[in-house]
Amino acid sequence: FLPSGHELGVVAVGFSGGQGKQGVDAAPMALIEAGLINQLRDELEYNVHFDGEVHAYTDIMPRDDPPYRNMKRPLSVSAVTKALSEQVYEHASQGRFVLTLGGDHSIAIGTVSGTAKALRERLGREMAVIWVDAHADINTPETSDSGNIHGMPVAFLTGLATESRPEVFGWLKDDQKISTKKLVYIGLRDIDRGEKKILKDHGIKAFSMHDIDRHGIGKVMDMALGWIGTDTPIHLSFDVDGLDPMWAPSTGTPVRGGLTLREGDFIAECVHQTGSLVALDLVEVNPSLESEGADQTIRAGCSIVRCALGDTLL
Ligand code: 6HN
Ligand code: MN
Ligand code: MN
Ligand code: MN
Repeated sequence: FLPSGHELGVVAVGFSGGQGKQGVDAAPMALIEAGLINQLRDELEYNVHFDGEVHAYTDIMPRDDPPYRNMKRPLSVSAVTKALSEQVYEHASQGRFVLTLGGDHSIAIGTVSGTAKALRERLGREMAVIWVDAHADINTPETSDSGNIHGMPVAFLTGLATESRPEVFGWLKDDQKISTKKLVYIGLRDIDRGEKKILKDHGIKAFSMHDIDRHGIGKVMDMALGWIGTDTPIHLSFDVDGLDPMWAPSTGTPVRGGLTLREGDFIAECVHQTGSLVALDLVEVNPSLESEGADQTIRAGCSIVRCALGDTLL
């Protein structure tokens, strides 16, 4: 059921409205200027389908976008993720691997919904999601302290948060959602109180930094992939803040005590080796923060993407 023939769809999303800091919208251009897409084409020999644009979706963003149910900029995030969902769906339904360069993590509402629907239609299968992050991003609008939607995408994607108004994520239908049983976290170390309860109540599989310290990343990947099982398409959503700020300082919500760059690359390599990876998001690179570390963070992001797409050490 693999995306065959090394066909790669790329979507560049210059969006920052899921949180409060400017600059994360500049990440796709920074990653592309660092040579990422050329490397995928020339070195990893992908046939790249990319419209050459960093989408800012300004034409569909309302000027007036007051908080609603504690969510900040709900209409903008909903409109952008809906448009993105259709772009991702289009690539995935043509059998392409889909790489999305963010943007803040709210954009995963668009990416995961797009691939989940396409894979259901093409293969009749439910997709799994591996979420690499310092955070669980599973707040509902009601449990969130910040009101930032980049802390809520998993709640909307699993149906734990719902909303009937179509202009506020009501467009998300069941065939675009994923099961909490097919969700696996790696790298967690900063979970809000309400999120802890959600993870527990729903028996969601999560490997925290504690688990990685205890078992090592090799064993953790065996367990994570074992939980998902074979013949299940996998969407990898990689928040660069999963890495320790030593390797990826330029990100909006850094948390110390994270993954090393090699552990991040290893996760991506293992998921590639399953042969079941259908999509990758790389999010939360913010080149304008900790500007001395921006190059490092961009290089770390490029490295994760290359590993997930099959770059090998030997
Ligand atoms: N991210 N749990 C915090 C919140 O605001 O809900 C942080 C979320 C961070 C989100 O890094 O993608
Ligand atoms: Mn995060
Ligand atoms: Mn995140
Ligand atoms: Mn390969």
